[in-house]
Amino acid sequence: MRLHGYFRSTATWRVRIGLHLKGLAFETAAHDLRAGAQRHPDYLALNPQGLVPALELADGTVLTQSLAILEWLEETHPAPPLLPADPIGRARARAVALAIAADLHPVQNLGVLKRVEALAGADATRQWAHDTIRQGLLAVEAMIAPAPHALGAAITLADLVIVPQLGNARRFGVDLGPFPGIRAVEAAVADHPAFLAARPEAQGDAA
Ligand SMILES: N[C@@H](CCC(=O)N[C@@H](CS)C(=O)NCC(=O)O)C(=O)O
Repeated sequence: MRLHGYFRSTATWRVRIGLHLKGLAFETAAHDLRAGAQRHPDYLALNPQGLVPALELADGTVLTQSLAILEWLEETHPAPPLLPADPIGRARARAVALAIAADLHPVQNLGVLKRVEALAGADATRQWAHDTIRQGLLAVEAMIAPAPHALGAAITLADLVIVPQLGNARRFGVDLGPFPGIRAVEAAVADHPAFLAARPEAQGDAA
């Protein structure tokens, strides 16, 4: 398996955690998003959206969208599970993951920030990223019940999405004071080998 991504990409980071949690070996192919590598024709042939991650399987199949990749992982490698056994628990884990992956992250990803910068300048862009992350995380803070993981005793999809987004919150100088629950979720996996291996600074393309 080859994971196409970028060290700082939070969407790629989610998938790295999932692959490490499931104990799966994978290669990485780094695409420098700052240099626009995601729009190279060779990459667009893999993912027409021009976004990372993309997971290339041994038979050449390419999967895109981090949550779809994680759901595929869960279905093909069920242990350890990323979703609770009960339907309500599964819906809650997916809701937290989607609150970030579908609602928060898309309005602060690189393409959007570049567009905001072109329209309104660098200061407005920083403010935009800061405010959208803060607002999104305030909702997530209210959705979780750390014990010690986001939704209880087991790591779920929610933890895989929260930890990278907290990294982004730091990058944009968001005050983490209002997020004690989210910080507790991060602290609960601080020494976990899968989460350690997936950190941006542990990647070969880390700048
Ligand atoms: N919903 C997608 C989002 C992917 C995404 O936005 N990736 C960002 C990096 S975290 C990206 O490739 N940005 C490049 C760009 O915006 O040009 C997923 O979860 O995989």
